[in-house]
Amino acid sequence: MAMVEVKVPDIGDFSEVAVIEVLVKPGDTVKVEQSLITVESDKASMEIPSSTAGVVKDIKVQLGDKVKEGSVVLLLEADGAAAAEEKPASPGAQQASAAPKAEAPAVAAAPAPAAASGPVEVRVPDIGDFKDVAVIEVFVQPGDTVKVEQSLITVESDKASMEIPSSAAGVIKELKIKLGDKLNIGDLIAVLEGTTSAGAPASAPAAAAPAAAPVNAPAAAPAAASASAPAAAVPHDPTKPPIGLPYASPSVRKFARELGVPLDEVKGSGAKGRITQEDVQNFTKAVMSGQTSTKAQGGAKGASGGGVTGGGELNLIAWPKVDFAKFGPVERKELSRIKKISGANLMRNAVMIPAVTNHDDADITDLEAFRVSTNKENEKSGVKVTMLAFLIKASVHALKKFPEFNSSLDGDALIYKNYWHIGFAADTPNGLMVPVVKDADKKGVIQISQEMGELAKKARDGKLGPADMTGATFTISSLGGIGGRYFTPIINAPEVAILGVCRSNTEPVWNGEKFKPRLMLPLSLTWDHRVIDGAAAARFNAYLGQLLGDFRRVLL
Ligand code: CAO
Repeated sequence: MAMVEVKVPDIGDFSEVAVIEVLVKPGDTVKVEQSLITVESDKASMEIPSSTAGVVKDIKVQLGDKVKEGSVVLLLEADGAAAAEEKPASPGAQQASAAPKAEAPAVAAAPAPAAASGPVEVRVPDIGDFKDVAVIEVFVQPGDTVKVEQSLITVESDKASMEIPSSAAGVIKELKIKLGDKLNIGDLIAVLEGTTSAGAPASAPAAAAPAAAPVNAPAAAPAAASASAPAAAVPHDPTKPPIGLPYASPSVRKFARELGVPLDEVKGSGAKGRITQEDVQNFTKAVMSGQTSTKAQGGAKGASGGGVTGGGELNLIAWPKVDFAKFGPVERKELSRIKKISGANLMRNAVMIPAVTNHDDADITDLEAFRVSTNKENEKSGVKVTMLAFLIKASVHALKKFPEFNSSLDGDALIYKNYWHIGFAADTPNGLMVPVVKDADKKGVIQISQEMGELAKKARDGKLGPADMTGATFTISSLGGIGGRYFTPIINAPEVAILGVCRSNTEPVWNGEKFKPRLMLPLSLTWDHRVIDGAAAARFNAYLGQLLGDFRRVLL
């Protein structure tokens, strides 16, 4: 058994690329060349494969991390045979994984003259060691006028896809390729006529041969121009996925093609609407269960993931476009990566889940007194017992009594989970994160408090790994330390319920004879109406209230 560090291989000129997808988790068995993470620069996205076969022990990166060549992605336990399989940064492994360098390779079989007017052949430039790459998209047709650097086609290997831009400006006279063709360096793509001086100066060889620009990048075109060619033509808005292309990694595109899934009908749940393998799987399930249909089936197009039946698209009016500067001074700031990722998830969950919220109050007078005295007694231990830890413990008991709250929808079935991992919302400088207390049913309130403290610190320090944030069966979002009365938390899919907690207040409560001051904790339970009904939700809240009102019930 050998522990192996799997590192980011040579990824060309991409320094400091962000991790946008983590494709494995601890315990997974991976093969050599299996994709582990997807990274993205402003120019390209690419999957980083494993150099070794083995079992994932520890993941060293998390979403949003910036990595570069040599960064450790994960620790792998390789057995003897697997270790022998290791291909540390072999050229083959790198070429299979990383998109070609963004700098312009100085190869053009037929570089465009500076100011030509006769026919010009546009050929496949140097695309590294990619051989026999398939044409998967053709953006142009005979008669189209194209500019230098404008993307003509997309080619794809099993790990990367890239656009091939035109080396000259002009009108397409003949297209020499078609979908499915396998191309290599120097192959003829198109013949152009009426080329103009918009072409790069002949004295700049790199400019004469624009680089292949990896396609999944939001800024595909500028990548091609980065070395020396003037960026005369920028066919894509750098902030958006390439025009007309579903935004997905090469392996997801391949997966979708194998299943016959029309990617342009799948709604991406990843960052910037990126389509993940799970989105494709969910779309397939939804079509197979009749919850949605593809355009080819002639039915209504539903959002991916199931749940939208008939009724068609949302058909919303456009988002208001306002020039705020007209009304006063403004400042524009990019959303943090975490906000972008969580925003996409929140949006999907808000739109796709028929969610209802029940509000209730729990009398925590005695529990709070117990908590305060416990903390006094254990002052020296360094662990502060928190109200949220009691809430986690009580929630586990309620989840056991009402198991559908601890389930997930799977098409027409419910998956009941016989484990109780509780997520809790943590406010961090970079945005909202949801670390998970695993196996909360097996832990005491002190241990839960301690773990939460550690997880919340990791969240604030931006050090949570994927394993810390996955697997939750139910989530609690507590604003108790901040304030507020009630709120309507958004369910963290694929969970089916979430508990929101606000600040407790001392209130006059009628005990049948007189009003007594009691410390009341506002609870807001949001639940998925496809799985849970209102009566069950009211019972859940009432039971939770009873447990918090007399915590001895948790022992029963
Ligand atoms: N009512 C009244 N006071 C409360 C309370 C409640 N329900 N819950 C906590 N408090 C008080 C505590 O007594 C403590 O006060 P002292 O500092 O005087 O002891 C203070 O608030 C902090 O509480 P805590 O240390 O127990 O922390 P916590 O467990 O409440 O919160 C964490 C930890 C990570 C959940 C919190 O820091 C956080 O990030 N909360 C925000 C979550 C959020 O953003 N949710 C919204 C998601 S939807 O956008």
